[in-house]
Amino acid sequence: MALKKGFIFDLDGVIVDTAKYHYLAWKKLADELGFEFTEEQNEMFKGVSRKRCLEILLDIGKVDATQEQFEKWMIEKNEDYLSYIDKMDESEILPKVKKVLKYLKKKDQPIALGSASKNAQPILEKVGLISYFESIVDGNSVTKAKPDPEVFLIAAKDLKTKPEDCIVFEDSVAGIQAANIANMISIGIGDKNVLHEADYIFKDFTEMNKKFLKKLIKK
Ligand code: B16
Ligand code: MG
Repeated sequence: MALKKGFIFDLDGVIVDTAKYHYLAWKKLADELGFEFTEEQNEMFKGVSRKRCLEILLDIGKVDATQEQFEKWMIEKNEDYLSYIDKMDESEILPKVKKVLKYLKKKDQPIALGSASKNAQPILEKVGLISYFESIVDGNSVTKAKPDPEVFLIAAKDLKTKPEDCIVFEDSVAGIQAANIANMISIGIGDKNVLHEADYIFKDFTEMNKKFLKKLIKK
């Protein structure tokens, strides 16, 4: 029998690849401050809050900042990042994501977003997916970052679903850990060597078939 589960999606790395825009904006700041910031180093920033990213960036560049400078650079980075977001459209949705969202909606399954980003709402609007989400839990709604399960527990509450009936799609290790701590089913999207703590791992949504989704709903 089909049951009502709670499907929770991370944003960056699951629905869209905004990591490339985060990278360009952090790199611009690093350039201005006079040090190199590589794409490999940007990997550490995935799923991490904006504030923590800046702390790590300044550590990399061995730059000391006053509180005032720190706040200014946070704003500067975000303004630059938003200039990329402004140009986003439907074509930036990662392969087969919309198909999965459509299928879950057709099956009457509640869907939420669980992201660290404070820009989640405008991004979902830009790519035209906002109407699929009953709840958007993002960087504005939480006090504790992943791997703390707060973001997913709020989403479960919003969807009126017990944590053990929730399924989380995540691309970051911290996000998988957060889902596991919350006692939810964790589905890693990305590299199986990196996301090995997940209950299931797929390279991307093109690898996930209807049979698997059906199984999740019936479980
Ligand atoms: P913002 P996710 C995360 O998104 C990004 O992966 C991470 O790189 C970023 O620093 C964080 O959002 C905060 O983003 O500056 O827009 O508030 O993967 O949690 O959807
Ligand atoms: Mg992510």
